[in-house]
Amino acid sequence: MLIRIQDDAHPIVPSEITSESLYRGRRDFIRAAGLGGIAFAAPAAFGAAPFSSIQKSPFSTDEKPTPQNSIISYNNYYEFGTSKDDPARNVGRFKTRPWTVRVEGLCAKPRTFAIDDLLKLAPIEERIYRMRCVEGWSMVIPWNGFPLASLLKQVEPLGSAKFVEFTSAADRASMPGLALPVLDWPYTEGLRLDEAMHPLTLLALGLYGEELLAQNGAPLRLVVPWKYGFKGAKSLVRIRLTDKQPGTAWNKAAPNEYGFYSNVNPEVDHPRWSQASERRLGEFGKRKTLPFNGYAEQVAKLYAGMDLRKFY
Ligand SMILES: Nc1nc2c(c(=O)[nH]1)N[C@H]1C(S)=C(S)[C@@H](COP(=O)(O)O)O[C@H]1N2
Ligand SMILES: [Mo]
Repeated sequence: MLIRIQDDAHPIVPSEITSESLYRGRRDFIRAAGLGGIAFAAPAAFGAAPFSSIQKSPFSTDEKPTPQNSIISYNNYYEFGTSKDDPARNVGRFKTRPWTVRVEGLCAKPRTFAIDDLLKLAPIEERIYRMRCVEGWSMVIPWNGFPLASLLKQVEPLGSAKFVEFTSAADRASMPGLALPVLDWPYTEGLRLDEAMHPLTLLALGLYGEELLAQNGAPLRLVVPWKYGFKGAKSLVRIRLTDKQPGTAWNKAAPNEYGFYSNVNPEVDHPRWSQASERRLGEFGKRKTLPFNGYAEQVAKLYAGMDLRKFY
């Protein structure tokens, strides 16, 4: 599939988009690092501190969190554009209230949750997680949220449920990126049920103790720290339990580059980028990428006996 980006003479195919954004990302990184001015859209509404209390979690890394400014200005959120500063700039018309997320499919009690009820559903935790994008950059993000498992338990998954599909919002009126056939919108992602129920798998509502900004996936997004960043679908409207492995947006766009599992794996390179090392935002030089992004002790057993070159 050959597509054209508006006002741009270069035809691009989906598989080239990430290298384009990586190229632009370097420029953005310099800005995010404070070497130039950065500007981003003000959030639609400033609320009072949204979480009545935040519990620290034993799952947090003790590595130093990436500055908030970088986390909210250097984003991948293609519904708002493909360069790193597009999301912060283009979210102005995107409304995150009222908001509901439908949890359905193979479960006894399908249910629609209002975002404000989710805030009450579980104690809000702080989970400081290493996050790594397949493009080769990483951050340490202090998320606020609760385990996806506590939401899924509410709807009582059936024995036949084996996978979970996640669907992001796709509102043409407020998401300019949807005008381009970059991905098969809406953005979808998927996990095996045991991955979805794993205690590290988080639904995030905030970061740094504040409600998520739209560019980070407000009001509710998935966070799976041992997988590449793209598994963390943003602005979720639907979570569906299913018996078949769901299709995922990136896999559909470039199946040879993005598999269903997408576990961080320094030994299996992406066709265009080595996965052996990474650049942490705010640092110079590179650090080694760890198997399962450093979470092997907790998650490697989920993949016992699987050939991770085949199931990439
Ligand atoms: N709906 C949606 N979710 C998405 C994306 C996207 O383009 N659309 N990009 C993914 C990618 S590639 C990454 S690396 C992370 C980035 O999350 P962050 O901007 O909050 O760091 O979001 C993921 N979730
Ligand atoms: Mo990514």
